[in-house]
Amino acid sequence: MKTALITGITGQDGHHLSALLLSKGYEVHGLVNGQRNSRESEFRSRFPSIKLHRGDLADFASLIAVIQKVSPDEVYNLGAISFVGMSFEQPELTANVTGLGTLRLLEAVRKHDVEGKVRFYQASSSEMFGKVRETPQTELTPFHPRSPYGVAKTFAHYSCVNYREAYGMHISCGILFNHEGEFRGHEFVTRKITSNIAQIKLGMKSRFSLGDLKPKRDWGYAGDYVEAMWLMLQQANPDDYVISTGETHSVQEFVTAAIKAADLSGTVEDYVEFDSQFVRPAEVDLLVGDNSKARQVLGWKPRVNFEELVSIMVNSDIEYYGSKREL
Ligand code: GDR
Repeated sequence: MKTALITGITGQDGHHLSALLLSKGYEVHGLVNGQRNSRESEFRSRFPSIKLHRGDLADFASLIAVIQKVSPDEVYNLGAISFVGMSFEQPELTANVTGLGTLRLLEAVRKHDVEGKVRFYQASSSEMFGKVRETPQTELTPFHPRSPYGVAKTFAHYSCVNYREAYGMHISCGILFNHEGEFRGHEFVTRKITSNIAQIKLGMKSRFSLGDLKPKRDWGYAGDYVEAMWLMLQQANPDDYVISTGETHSVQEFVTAAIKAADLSGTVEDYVEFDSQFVRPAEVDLLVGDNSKARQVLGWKPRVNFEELVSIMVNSDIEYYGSKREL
């Protein structure tokens, strides 16, 4: 039986990846920064067999301790300050957790894994492309991050490449484009849209606020994307892969699709008002990824398309808020 350690296990991808690894017979362990983690109790009741360990990517001693205790075959580094908007307000914290935290974890694995057997997955991000140099973006497209989050992820990405080249470690980076689903946090725009549209559908509110509706993203389903993470660690050789759908849609188009999925009448203007507090100091205007390498080498492809993704999220939120309304 293989043993996996997941940082950021209580987040969206941690939920999907935990379910996937358990279905494959793994013993799964997770790192949680307990005192501040509001999602821990929900995670524990959903996955009672998973062992959670106290620790923090900002605390090197805790990382050494958990790696020694668990002695994992595979490490999935999903932990981060992951909300781009917040990274502008807390840039140093973001650099420490998202950037340096990855370096600490790499170093903890390197010190422990003298035989070089551990396989390491890094959650790299399309935010590293930022002000894009070419479209669509590939593994070879230069980075130009536009937020403290993007800068920290770029540092983490190159730290992984450096440890792979310098020490021959089996480290793969998934350059994941936006991926969403029913476990998505409410601070991200897709969940904000689907949860508000669901409440409008149920007559619980009539309007909600968003920032800029023009940015375009390549939105996929998180359940599909965690399969790519696992596939990367099953390859003989480590490498970097773009994981995306190859389709791009604006925030405005996402709202339109959510209105349609909820079977509401009217247009975006009927439900959405502009609020400048959600506009970022620097924006990423357009992201769309070329996933050819992942298709060819990993045999991976996305299964859920844009309309299906919006529908999964809207229906899940209608069910959630419907049950809350009945209480
Ligand atoms: P993103 O996701 O920054 O792409 O990073 P997010 O959903 O936060 O924003 C997407 C786009 O929507 C615009 N937007 C708003 N965003 C939010 N959150 N709230 C609003 O009210 C709003 N109005 C408009 C944003 O400006 C942006 O252009 C996500 C995260 O999951 C990262 O951790 C991950 O690395 C990347 O995707 C790939």
